[in-house]
Amino acid sequence: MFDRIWLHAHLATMDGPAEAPLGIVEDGAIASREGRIAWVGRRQDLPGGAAQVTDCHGAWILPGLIDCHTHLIFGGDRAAEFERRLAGASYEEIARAGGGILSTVRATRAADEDGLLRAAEPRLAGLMAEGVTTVEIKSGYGLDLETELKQLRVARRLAAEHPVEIATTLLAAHAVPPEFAGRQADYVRHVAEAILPAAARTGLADAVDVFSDRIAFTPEETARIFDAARAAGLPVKLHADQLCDYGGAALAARYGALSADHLEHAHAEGLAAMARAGSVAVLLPGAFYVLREERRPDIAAMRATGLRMAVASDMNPGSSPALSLLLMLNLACTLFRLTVAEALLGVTRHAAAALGLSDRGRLATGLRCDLALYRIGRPAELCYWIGGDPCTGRVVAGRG
Ligand code: DI6
Ligand code: FE
Repeated sequence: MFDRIWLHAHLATMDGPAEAPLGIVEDGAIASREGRIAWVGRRQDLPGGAAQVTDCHGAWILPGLIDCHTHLIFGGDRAAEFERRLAGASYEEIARAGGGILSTVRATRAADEDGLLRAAEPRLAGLMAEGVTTVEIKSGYGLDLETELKQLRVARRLAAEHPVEIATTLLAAHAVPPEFAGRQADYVRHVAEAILPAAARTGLADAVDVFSDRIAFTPEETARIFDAARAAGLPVKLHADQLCDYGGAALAARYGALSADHLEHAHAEGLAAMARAGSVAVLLPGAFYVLREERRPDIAAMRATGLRMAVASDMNPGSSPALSLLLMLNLACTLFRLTVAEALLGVTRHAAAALGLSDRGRLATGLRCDLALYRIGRPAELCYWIGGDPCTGRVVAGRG
């Protein structure tokens, strides 16, 4: 006997073999017990009943979507900066002049915890309404211990107050705060020796990330922070090779990073090293689009080496004010030429891997019963439509 059963649905289990990875089951059924998937397969083979049976009326069910790279919690917005960029200023010019990330740092420091929570809730609600059940959220708009922890606490509160799972990432190495202006090396030491160990002790951070780029932190500085993460027992991720080839992919591989993200300028050897290390390449087409970047990530090299690709929103107020993960699927296909299967794996199975979460991202017995239901005729429609509202249901740990 099961707790719940979902019937009259088509399934994309995202658990198929390499040649058919969507794992399609037409006229399928899913059963849950104690928040986990207890059975999945063809309806005619379903072995038992349940107290609660849901008729899905021909909907498609996928594993609940996972947005594995966001900066969802911040004060203020950067719409005025958007207008300046439309008038000709570049993202880098604005950042170097103390705008950009630092303007969001000022607003985030000034906000209290409740204010940050209330500002983040509608953004999170937009993702949830599309069928997202797990969201990664980074700090990085505090750049001091108190505000970094404030952001991470808000992330934990979002998870406690809403039916969604949140994975948190400490991104104290996002920019150099004003009180360390001209003393970048001192700030790196402060992150490695004070902020990171303190955040690790609180248990508020599930992972550590660094923004490594010519407008942010060097490979040597990144390695220093990764060493501190390793000492604190936290896995690492990296904003890598977005604006220039900084060797970020290879560096991430050397540290066994869960993922390296962006990768527009990463070279093929670095990508091959990531594949060997089991790191995931997180593609962020929203930032590519907003910044009107010209160089695409080397998808062919990723495919050739078997590097797993994820797709995420990079939701942030500067380079990717993207409140829709479904739109990112379309951008990943249209701008980066991902196949539908690659894009959908990128927000399910491979996004779970990018977070080090082996208990989700597929419809398979024993995994969390996190489901997204869609009113579509075939899975490709999730990548095809621009806008629209296809999600008709959402289940988190068997509830919903
Ligand atoms: N992620 C980031 O952290 C930066 N770019 C990116 O893709 C920028 C964030 C910001 O401008 O606020
Ligand atoms: Fe980012």
